[in-house]
Formats: sequence, C-alpha cells, structure tokens
Amino acid sequence: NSRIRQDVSLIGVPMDLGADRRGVDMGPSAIRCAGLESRLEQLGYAVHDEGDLVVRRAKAYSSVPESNLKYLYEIVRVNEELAEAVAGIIARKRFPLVLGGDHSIAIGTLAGILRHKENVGVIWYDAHGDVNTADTSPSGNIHGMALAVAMGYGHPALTGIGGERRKVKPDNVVIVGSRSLDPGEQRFLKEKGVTVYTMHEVDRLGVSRVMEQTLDQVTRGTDGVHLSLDLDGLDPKEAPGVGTPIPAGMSLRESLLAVEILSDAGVVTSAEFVEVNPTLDIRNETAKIAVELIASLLGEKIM
Ligand code: HAR
Ligand code: MN
Ligand code: MN
Ligand code: MN
Repeated sequence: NSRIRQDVSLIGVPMDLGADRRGVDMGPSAIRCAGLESRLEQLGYAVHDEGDLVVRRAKAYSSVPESNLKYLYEIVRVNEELAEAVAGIIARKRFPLVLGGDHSIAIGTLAGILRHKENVGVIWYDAHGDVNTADTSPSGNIHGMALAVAMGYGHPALTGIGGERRKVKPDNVVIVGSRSLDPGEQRFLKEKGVTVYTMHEVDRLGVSRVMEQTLDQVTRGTDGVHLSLDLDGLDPKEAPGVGTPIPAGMSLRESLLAVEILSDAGVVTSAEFVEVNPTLDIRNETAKIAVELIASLLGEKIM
C-alpha cells in the first residue's frame, strides 16, 4: 500500500457557528463512531487522538455590529486554538487529520500549516467555493468565506488568525466539484486566477484527468499539499448528512478515485474532512463515507 510514513494525529473541531446551523458540531463524534481510528490502525498507523477543541455555544445569535459576520469572535478564538494545535502536530512530525465541524475551521488548519510551510498547495473539494467576503456573502455564514480568508481576503479578525503570517497563494489553490458559486465568488475566482474544476469540467474530462491536472497545479512550487474535503462535494443522494446539499455532485466512486489518485501521488501532507451533519444523515452513512475517503487517502487498497 501507499501509506504515509508518519504517525497520524486526529483532532476534532465541533464547530457549527460558521454554518449557523446546529448538528454539524456532532461531525467529529459521528466520524469517530464510524470507526476511523481502528481503520487507520489496521492500515498500520499509530494514531494519536488529540481529542476535540472546545467550542462555546453562543448564548444568543451574535454578529458584529459593523458587518453581517455571524459569530465572528468565537470562530476566531477556536481557529486560533486550532492553528496552534495543527502547528504543534506538524512540529512533532505527524500528519494532521482534522475533523469538522463546519468549513470555517479550514482557516485555523491552514494558518497552522503555514507556520511550517512557505507555499502550501490546497485542494478544495466542495460543492461551494467558500470565497465570499462580508460584502458578497448572501448569508453572513463564515464557512462560506474560509478559502478567501486563507488567501488573505476578508475581515481583519479572520485574516489575522495565526498572527502575522503567510497566506495561501491563489495560484496554489484548486477547487474541485463546484456547482454553487455566488456571483461575487465567480468574480473573485476569475480575478485571482484560481483554478476551478466545476462539475462541468469533471464531466467533460473525467476525474482522473482533473485530479492529474490538479496535482500538477498544487505541487508546482509548493512544499506541501492540504486536502480540504467538504462532504457536500459529494452528491447528496449518497452523502445526505450535510447542511447545504447541492444536487448533481461527485459520486462516491468518483470521490474514492480522486483520493486514491492523491494517495498514489504521495504528496498530501495534511487533510480535513468537514460539514458532516449527523442530524441530517441516514444511519451515519455520510460519516462512514468520510471514513472510507480518509482510509483511501491514507493508502488503503482493494488489493
Ligand atoms: N455560498 C453560500 C454562502 O456563502 C453557501 C456556502 C455554504 N456552504 C458550505 N460551504 N457548506 O461549502 O452562504
Ligand atoms: Mn465548504
Ligand atoms: Mn460546501
Ligand atoms: Mn504555484
């Protein structure tokens, strides 16, 4: 198999504030219940479970007076902690595997990674672009802004997470599987020159070409590759346990192929699996899919 030659550190982030919808905070628990740890141990990994970060429940709806950003300061606090934790895991030479939680946690994950890496390549597997800012967001939900923030665009409280630090360069980002991009996001992505393989390109080129081209892009001039996989990238018929399902998505087979291609390339240095919402799921199927994808990413083979 193509195992990564590192121990794995698991960290859960029971965050739902970025989605402004309860349930996705139970994602880490559901993914653990689906047997993640034993599955990785069967693959030969030493797994260090760092536990879950604490996310304080907001007493009442809170947004910042001067903008529509919901739960800004608690999201900042948790992401600061996550950045610290991820940087520590990398310092100990382990592979960081972050379990969400809503996608706003990618801000902290990437901030932690960028303490150690100059230029990280990012594969954003998602039905959405998550490149809104307060001005373009239709919802004020920070999970729809995470990728823009990682590139340095957004409210200073968000872009400042992790201190004065490097940002992800637009040229090192590839979005795969998108089929719901707000008008402001379409403009942003064109303006910054981010590579986007929408479902249209996936259907035309096929997953294998898309992933090969993605790999070319994210490894050119980078010193690591982060996979940020939003389970809503998959078709909701197969992965129903997500808060913002969009039809006509990546199939489970296509998604497995995508992570297998990444595994074979041996370039992924960190990963996160986000947006599993067990309250919307059917018999924990979406969490089980997350476990299948993680196992394949980390080298599990059919034979
Ligand atoms: N684009 C919409 C917004 O910004 C919806 C984004 C939300 N959903 C996610 N992110 N799960 O991938 O509000
Ligand atoms: Mn997302
Ligand atoms: Mn999404
Ligand atoms: Mn590059």
